[in-house]
Amino acid sequence: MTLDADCIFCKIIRSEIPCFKLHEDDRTLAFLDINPVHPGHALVVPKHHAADVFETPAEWLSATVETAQRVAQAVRATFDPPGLNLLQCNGPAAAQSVAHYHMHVIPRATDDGLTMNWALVPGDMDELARIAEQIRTNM
Ligand code: DGP
Repeated sequence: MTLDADCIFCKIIRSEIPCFKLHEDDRTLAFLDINPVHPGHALVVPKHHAADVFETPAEWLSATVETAQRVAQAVRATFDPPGLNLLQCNGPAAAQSVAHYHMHVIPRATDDGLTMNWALVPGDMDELARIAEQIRTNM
């Protein structure tokens, strides 16, 4: 486990600042987001300091997703929302504000106006094929 002295989530992991804890194991911590968009909005963090999906080792990513599934199941059992997003942001343009990899568990309400949803407009098949090929070359 590598933690950072100045990181707010590392301080929560070390219990230096409080949180509303939902779950803890040897690899992850889950707690309520302090700025919830809906009741039950939670965060899951690995007990390893790295900024984002690019810098976090795979074993910490998978531990985080496993815990996120467990938290999502508990949030669903608690609030029975009509939808739920797992959301993870990388970089300021993607609205990442805390530079410690984390997964949001966000219960949704119908027509709640959150803006990460988009209209289901079919893509151009040729363009999709071209884009898939471009990305595959970088996999
Ligand atoms: P993001 O924008 O994806 O980096 O989300 C960071 C989230 O972290 C944001 O929704 C607010 C939350 N947050 C920031 N500081 C604290 C804190 O001290 N405690 C808790 N519980 N949540 C925090």
